[in-house]
Amino acid sequence: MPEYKYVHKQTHKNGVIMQSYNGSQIVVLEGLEAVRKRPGMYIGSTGSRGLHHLIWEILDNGIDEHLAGFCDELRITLGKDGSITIEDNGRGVPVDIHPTQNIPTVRVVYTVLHAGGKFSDSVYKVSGGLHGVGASVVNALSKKFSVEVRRDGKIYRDEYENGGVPVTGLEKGMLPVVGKCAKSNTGTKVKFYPDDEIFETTEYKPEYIRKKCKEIAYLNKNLKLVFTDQHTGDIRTYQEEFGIQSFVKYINRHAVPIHGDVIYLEGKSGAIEVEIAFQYTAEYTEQINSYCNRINLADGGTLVTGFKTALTRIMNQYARELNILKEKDENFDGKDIRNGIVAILSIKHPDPQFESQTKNKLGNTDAKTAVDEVMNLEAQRYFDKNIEVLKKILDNSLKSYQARRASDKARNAVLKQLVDVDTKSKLASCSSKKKEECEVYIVEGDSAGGTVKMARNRRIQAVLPLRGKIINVEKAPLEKILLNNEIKSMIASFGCGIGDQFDIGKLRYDKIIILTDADVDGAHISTLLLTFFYRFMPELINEGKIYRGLPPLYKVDYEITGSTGKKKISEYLFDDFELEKFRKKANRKIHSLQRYKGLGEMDAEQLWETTLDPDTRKLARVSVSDTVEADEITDILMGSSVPPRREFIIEEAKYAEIDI
Ligand code: 28F
Repeated sequence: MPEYKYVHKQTHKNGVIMQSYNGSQIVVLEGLEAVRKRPGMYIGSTGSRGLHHLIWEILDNGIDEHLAGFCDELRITLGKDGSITIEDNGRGVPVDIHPTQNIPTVRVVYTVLHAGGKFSDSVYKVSGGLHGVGASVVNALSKKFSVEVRRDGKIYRDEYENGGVPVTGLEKGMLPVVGKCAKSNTGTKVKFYPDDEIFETTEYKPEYIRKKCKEIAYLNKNLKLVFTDQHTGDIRTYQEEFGIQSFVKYINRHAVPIHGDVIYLEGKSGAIEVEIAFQYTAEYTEQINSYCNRINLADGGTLVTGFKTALTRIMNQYARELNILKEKDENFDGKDIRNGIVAILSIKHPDPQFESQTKNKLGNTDAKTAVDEVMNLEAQRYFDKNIEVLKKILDNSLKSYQARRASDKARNAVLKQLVDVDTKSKLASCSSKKKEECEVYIVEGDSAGGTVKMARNRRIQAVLPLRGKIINVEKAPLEKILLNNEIKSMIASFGCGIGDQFDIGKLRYDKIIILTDADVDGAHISTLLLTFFYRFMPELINEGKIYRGLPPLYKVDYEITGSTGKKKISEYLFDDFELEKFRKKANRKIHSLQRYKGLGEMDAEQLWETTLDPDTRKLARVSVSDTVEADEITDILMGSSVPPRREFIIEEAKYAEIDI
């Protein structure tokens, strides 16, 4: 039985006579109870990510109301008291008595699992993706929750406590009217306090919310978002008249575009609406971000395939017509045609099907056809009118085509050399052949590498010392990247190939651990490595194979006086925060405090204890939270703009926290 004292609690509320509840309400409470028992199943985690998920969930409902055509403004406020308020100017959730549940519809929406989605009248509801578990989940995971509806000139309020237990008494089954407003003033306002007994942290990160607002604004042309952080008084407004077209412009803000305007195409194929924006830059990489019903598809899927095949076909056709490709069966490779492209695809689909549990890959075949169709019609229409742009793009493809032929040669040379390099490189391999227990430490510098080699467990720990500066893969052409010695030794050591030939099944290690000094240089090297993995072996990051080793910053020797006398202790502290905590402790006499400037200052034994021993070391797994963010940050780091680059590196060094 659920632990809620549901009916009991309400009969005492303001002496209002309670409606008696039928069986379905018990089911409701059991549903919310299930959410509280296994929050991870509904929101992914109870960490910071899950906490933010609560906001995205409520926001999604507001966005649905916008998609339905009734709302053009969303307000998000972080309150000083730890509350989050989200408000829209839509129609307001209906307050009438629900035909089957016999309570106000608004209460159904916030107490019945999945209720919102099921009844939503927007064809393209957001609720197909990772979000869309329903607003009731947010209620279930909140200490306090309230919803205020403005409708027909009246203001209604319903309040809940302790994970969704209603505390507002109903009058003849209806919510009490708590105020009046103009008839034209309609909308929904939700305020909640996340339950600190469920979440490991209840602290919201305004920068995540700002990023989300920005993304929502780009994906929902003209929708206005106002984000207020009452902790700082900061108020920001997000509104994008040109939608994904501005999104592309924003992503490319530090890059050098090879043609002026962002190309924007839109069209419809059956019930599927397609929007495409793209622009070419002088980079050597491609980036295609895709969305279905505003849900970011980290792994793309059919819509991306449709875009790629159509683009390749159309451009090869033009190249032939313009005599850029002369031989009859000579063709640009899709990769040549996408070299330097930044594209956003956004489709609206009435029935999205996802390929995987994580819902980040679209499976509908009609999405492929729809994108292909729109490209065929609209891209040709555009290029026929803008021959200059077309020529610049084709010239860019040609350069890539020629470079690729050169780099194919280089790659083959590299592949031939690999066996060679393997013996020549400084990799100290481990003896175990069971890859699930093996790890490789990538260590900055020969001297630290030497100590790690001595300190390690040779059975399961391999060491790859890196000598020179790692090449910046955002800035160098492919053939140069592939000829770089540090890159070559990594490819050879991991054993899983690169690019097209990459096969994670062949990876020789369960963990790849980056170990650098805990200073700004170390952070920079580590970022260059992460960028390489991110661009060339993204699966390693997606599959959680990449880690950063966190060496300690201090060693303290101290004496403690307890009931059993004096005791001498040595302790390692991993950051300034730990040092501060240590200093606050009483009863101890500090004999010495040593600050490690680099890995080189530790002897083998210390290094083993603090950094290598799987039982005591600290590792941080590297993850990419979403593609927009990740690409933006690699761009800040690697792009030409210097000031933001500094900012990020220092920040990372300070917190030693991983999020590229
Ligand atoms: C702060 C977040 O959640 N806004 C919402 C609406 C509007 C309707 C609605 C929502 C109807 C039958 C459930 C109004 N009038 N913002 C929001 N705005 N939900 S959520 O309807 C919910 C369904 O069962 C709404 C007419 N139809 C729909």
